[in-house]
Amino acid sequence: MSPILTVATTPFSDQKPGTSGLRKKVTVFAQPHYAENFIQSIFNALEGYAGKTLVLGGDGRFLNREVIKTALRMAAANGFGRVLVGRGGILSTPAASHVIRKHGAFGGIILSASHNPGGPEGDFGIKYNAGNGGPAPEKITDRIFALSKTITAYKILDGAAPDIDRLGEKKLGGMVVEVIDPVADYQALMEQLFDFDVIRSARQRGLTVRFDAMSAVTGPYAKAILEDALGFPRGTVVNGTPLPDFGGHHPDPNLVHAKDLYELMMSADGPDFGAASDGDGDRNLIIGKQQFVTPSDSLALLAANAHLAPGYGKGLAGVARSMPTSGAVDRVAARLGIKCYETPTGWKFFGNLLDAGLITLCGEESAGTGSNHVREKDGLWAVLLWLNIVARRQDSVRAMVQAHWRDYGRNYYSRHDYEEVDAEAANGLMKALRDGLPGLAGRKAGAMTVTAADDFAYHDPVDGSDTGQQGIRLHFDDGSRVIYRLSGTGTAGATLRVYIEKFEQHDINQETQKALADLIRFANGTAEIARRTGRKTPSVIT
Ligand code: G16
Repeated sequence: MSPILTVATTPFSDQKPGTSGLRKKVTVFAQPHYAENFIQSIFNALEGYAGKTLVLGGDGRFLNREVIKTALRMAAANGFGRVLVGRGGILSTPAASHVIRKHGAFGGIILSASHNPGGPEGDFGIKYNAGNGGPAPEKITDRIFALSKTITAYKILDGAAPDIDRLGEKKLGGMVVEVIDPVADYQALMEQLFDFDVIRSARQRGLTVRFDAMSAVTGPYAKAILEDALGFPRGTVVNGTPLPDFGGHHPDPNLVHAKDLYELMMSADGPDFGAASDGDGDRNLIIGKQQFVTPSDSLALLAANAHLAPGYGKGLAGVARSMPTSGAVDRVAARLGIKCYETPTGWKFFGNLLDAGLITLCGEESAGTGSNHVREKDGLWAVLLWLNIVARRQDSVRAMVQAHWRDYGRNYYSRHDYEEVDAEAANGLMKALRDGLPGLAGRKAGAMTVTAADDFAYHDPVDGSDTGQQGIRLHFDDGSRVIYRLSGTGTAGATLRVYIEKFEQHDINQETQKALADLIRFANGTAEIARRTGRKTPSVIT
């Protein structure tokens, strides 16, 4: 049996997990011992895993295979009994969450930097998910960070990791490595939740779909489900082969990085339904023929219609949205007579609510939607729920969205990102806003007046934990909101996000940026964005 090596190391000071795990440039992760230190710090932060099962997979980006092999050798040396690893080291984030839950694993390690670019100059990431299948809560990520600052050694099995490209079981030291089909378990779950026959009938009636996998992890999942199982023609899934650098593109399904899809969907001869997912398969973009659906509206429409899919036929226990997500879903919840929870940004905050059965559906403005079927947001799941609803209603996405707005009113919504700005300038801007909070009430943006301004803090109703400083909120007298926060997923400088929202009951077909113009002007002026960051315009508007 191969000996266990104890390798002396010194700490890195920057291994603090962000919104979703540790994300850094590949060049940072490629430093000797960097990944090993973090993986050992994860293991050191956990208790009681000896002999238990770990799930391991990633989004296939540059470094994925090397770190999978390292993690296998380290899991064996640290005493795990079994590792379930996706073939080729591949598992989408939602599929990994499902595999953890289905197999009763102790937890899982997911290698991904999600929507961030890949390749040698791109980003890499590692995150730990707990036995419920969800991202580790802050008390674990805080412990991982604390341990990473004092680590002196890591354990690794001497010798090569086994072949991860062939299905089946192999031995590594005293541990079993089981290479699993990354798609099978996930596809079976989707077949339970959705009415595939109804979707097939809609296809036979002429429903056309385009799914852009952005050369990232969802390609094999989407081909197996949309083309092979549901029978949509070959070519329905585009950019369906996962590439280590995502073909040089930014695998973020938004109007900037999925521009080709957007333009096709806006054209007269585009398909009926368009969608895209991100690097690790947890985000989704939904665009109907000549109708973009904001993630916030998508959450609201899914909540209003989920009962049309068999997995949600009994209705919803409750819903949740991250604080910056628009309030569109709140009105659906009120009509359904269920509770709507407001959490900080980060999927990990939904975990307790889902585990406690308080919510069935949740979502975020950052193109994430999910349900209690796993403990991650799930891109392809959202696409299938939409298709199931479209097929049952026999309606176009545009007709559904317009009817929803006529019925509930419309939350005009936009997010302005200022990426890679100087970190000091961004922190200064946030501090100035925070310091100025007491003076903001009463100020005017066009006809709207600020009624309250605060820094969002969350009290978790399940475990009683408190999380502060989650975004500066300005509330206006007509229900409009402006929110400022710094992203927790970037890897260079700081990214300032400004979220702007305005509710209109009747005037529902204005151009978004025009409808929000007074608020945008006010938001830019109040935070002195141009003066403090040197940026006159956002780098991304979604
Ligand atoms: C992650 C988190 C999401 C969060 C998003 C944006 O998504 O899982 O919950 O909304 O980042 O976070 P931030 O605004 O801090 O950049 P993903 O898809 O990158 O894992």
